[in-house]
Amino acid sequence: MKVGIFDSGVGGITVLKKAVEKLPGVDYIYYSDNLHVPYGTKLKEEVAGYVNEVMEFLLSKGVEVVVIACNTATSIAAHNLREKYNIPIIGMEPAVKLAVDSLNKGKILVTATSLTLKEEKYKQLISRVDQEGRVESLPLAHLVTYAEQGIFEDQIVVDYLKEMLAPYDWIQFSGIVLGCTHFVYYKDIFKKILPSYVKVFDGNEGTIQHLKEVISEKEIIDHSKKGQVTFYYSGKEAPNILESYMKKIK
Ligand code: DGN
Repeated sequence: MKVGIFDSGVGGITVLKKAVEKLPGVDYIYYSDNLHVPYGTKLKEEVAGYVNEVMEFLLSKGVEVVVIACNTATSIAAHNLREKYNIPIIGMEPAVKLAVDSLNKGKILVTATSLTLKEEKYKQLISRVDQEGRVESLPLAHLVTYAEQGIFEDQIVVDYLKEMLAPYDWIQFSGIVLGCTHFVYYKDIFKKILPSYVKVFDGNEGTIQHLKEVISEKEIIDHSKKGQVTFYYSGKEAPNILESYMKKIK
């Protein structure tokens, strides 16, 4: 079984890591669309075009399932891709439902790219799962840039997050959702900055659970086998850098 996973850059590697952990017997192809990173600040039409090119590439490599490891690309393109291609296409969704269901009181702050938060798909998600109006949203575009530049633990990230999170009265909040795969690299920094009672959620586990179900419908997974991970990318970045990102995820 060969699974394609892609993002506009290195964010989807946080999803790949979870996939390798939970489904080690699968062969993965990770595609980083470095040339077009970040998707989150581009026009919808542009992103839809990039994503089509990535799909064609992954299919040429023989993948049987694709994971769009990017909330932004999922919001914009998943629907059309599913109509166009005859293989299972799994997307990301900010883990708002998980947060709302797990925490029975308090507000929840959803962080993502501004494109994800502006999209109709997000608005529909909120109206479906947040009847009590507990959710607030915050775009955090700089985190994508930091991750792409390989900046992980530096003070600059801590200062940026402290500044962005400072306007909220955290006594009222019980959870925060990391609705962008790039943000998952910073989970520990969020935990350090926020009060300990604020729970941090991301959608990676849910997506990989979905992948597991899809694969199980197609074949029996051999958990004793160790699959291969192969990295591809657009643009000029050296591919060996991509592999090293796997180690940055806690
Ligand atoms: N990792 C992408 C996401 O989950 O939305 C964002 C990357 C980007 O292009 N901004």
